[in-house]
Amino acid sequence: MRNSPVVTELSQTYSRNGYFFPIPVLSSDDLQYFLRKYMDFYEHSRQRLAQLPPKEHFSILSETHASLNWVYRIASYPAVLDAVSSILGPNLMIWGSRWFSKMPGDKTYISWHQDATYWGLHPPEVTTAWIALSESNSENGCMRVVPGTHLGGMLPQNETYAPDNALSRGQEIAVEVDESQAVDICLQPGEMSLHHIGIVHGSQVNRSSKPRIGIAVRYITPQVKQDGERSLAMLVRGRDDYGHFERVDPPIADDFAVADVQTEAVKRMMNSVMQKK
Ligand SMILES: O=C(O)CCC(=O)C(=O)O
Repeated sequence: MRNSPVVTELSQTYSRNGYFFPIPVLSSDDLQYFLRKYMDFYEHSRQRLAQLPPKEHFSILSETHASLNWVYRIASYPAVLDAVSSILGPNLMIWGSRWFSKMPGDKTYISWHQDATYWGLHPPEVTTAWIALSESNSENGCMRVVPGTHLGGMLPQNETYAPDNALSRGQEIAVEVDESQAVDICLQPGEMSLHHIGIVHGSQVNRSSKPRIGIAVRYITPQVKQDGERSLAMLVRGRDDYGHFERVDPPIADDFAVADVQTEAVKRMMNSVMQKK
């Protein structure tokens, strides 16, 4: 796929705009399987999620690619990695993942923010694949981006700790965002988008009667270094000649009980995302 016209269009448009979509990735059989697995996981976690404000849902919905094999299969799906490779090259690691599901009636939203402000990753050879298991559209609170903002540097960002904000510290851009420029990232089930670590993005509440279910997977190249403590990452394609991250192995289990008892590795991955200033 590497030098095909599709790849060239993808990487050129992504460089210019800071995002690219839609990219069809999951086969319909795999999509149905993953959706079933997600709904089982959601039912299993429902009570605990209901007891937490959205800003704390990350403690259940993050880093499941490192504890549940079916999530790892989504995050390492060949068509997903092909598209990510067209941006980052042949060597890919997963630095983090997070389910962003908004069920009908949820108040969850995500304020305008830039990931680069608080992830502490350098150089910015980082991209997020947002992989949809349900339709994601303007009514059910799809992700929105402001094109080209990855080229404008970091904007000041406040930490509001707003309870319905799905971001753990309610990170919110502290200057006016020109919403008239925003683009809705509408996806069909099984499609994904890619977005740059510096792009201004967010999403609104689900105003529909249908769920919006997707997982954001954060990919880095092995050259990337993280500020502070050495963190963990999973090699999913190619090789790591740098050793900047402690390596975490793909999970074997598909079992909720394993995911509930989070391994030390998963806890450290969560902390490395959450504690950055
Ligand atoms: O799922 C959303 O609406 C936003 C996702 C997001 O903020 C991210 O992937 O960084």
